[in-house]
Amino acid sequence: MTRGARSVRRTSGPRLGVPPVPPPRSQRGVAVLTAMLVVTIGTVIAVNLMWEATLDQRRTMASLAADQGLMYAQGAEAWAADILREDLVESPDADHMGEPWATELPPLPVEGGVITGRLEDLQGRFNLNNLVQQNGEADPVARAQFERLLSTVGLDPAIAGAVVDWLDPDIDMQFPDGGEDAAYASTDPPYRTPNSLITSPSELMAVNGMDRETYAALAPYVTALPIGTTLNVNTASDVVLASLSETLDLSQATSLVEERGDAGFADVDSVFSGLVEPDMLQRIDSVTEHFLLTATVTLGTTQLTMRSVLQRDASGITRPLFRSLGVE
Ligand SMILES: [Ca+2]
Ligand SMILES: [Ca+2]
Repeated sequence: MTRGARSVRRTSGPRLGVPPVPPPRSQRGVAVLTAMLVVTIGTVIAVNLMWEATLDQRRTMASLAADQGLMYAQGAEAWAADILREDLVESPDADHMGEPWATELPPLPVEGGVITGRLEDLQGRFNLNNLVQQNGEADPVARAQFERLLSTVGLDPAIAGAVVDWLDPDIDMQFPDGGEDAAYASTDPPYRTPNSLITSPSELMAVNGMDRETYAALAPYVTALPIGTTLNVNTASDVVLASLSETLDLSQATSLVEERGDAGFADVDSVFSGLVEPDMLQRIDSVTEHFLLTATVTLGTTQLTMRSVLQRDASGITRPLFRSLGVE
């Protein structure tokens, strides 16, 4: 090794005890900015990940609560079926507002929340599907009754003809106030008449002459049940009772409801035989087989309302005909 080579090592290598030469000021500024940028990007990514994780957690919780709520609501259906079976055993000849099924239960605590439920008699309302008979022909007695109901709530009785055309299987317009396909061809968007039974009374909003506002006036008094159901006068409102006859006005019907109270009429035939036509007398009754269950389940921040149309047969077995889910 030569002296020259040793001299090169001494001048180019690190020497102990001598501090490194600091980089120029501008380079230090770039390093600080880069470090800040890295920390900022890291923080943004971390916050984003936490946000996504929280959303996922909330979505999973809401989904689980919805599933659990549906099961509780179906449990409420089973509970309603028990009450209705007991009612048939206890009082098979009458269904009225003084019976246990008609009482709304106080909120029932369940794991993680609360459930409420109430039953209503759907046969206390006018059944829109009775506007046609089993053979598809329009039913004139039911139509006249519906026209009176429309007048009582302040709507145009001509709507009845449009509803008949909506339901009946043919495409011949009920002259002069009906409405088959041609009546809906100019709407935006255009649509056709279903020419079949209604599954939900809210379908009326699509019928010629009706809209959301007019439907709201009629909704408390109508229902959509299988053809041929009778009207339970023990639970019908005064507006519905007034539709039973041309000669029965709203004030008389209100008096009848007051006289009836919650206990129902002791003898329906003797009360109504002098008030309504024989044709109509055959269409009223003191019992019912169709009920509406409204069950609301609240689990944390999740709320679910299920409406079930329940049919109770002569043996006391109850089955759902139609269900809808939403919020109360
Ligand atoms: Ca009963
Ligand atoms: Ca039709």
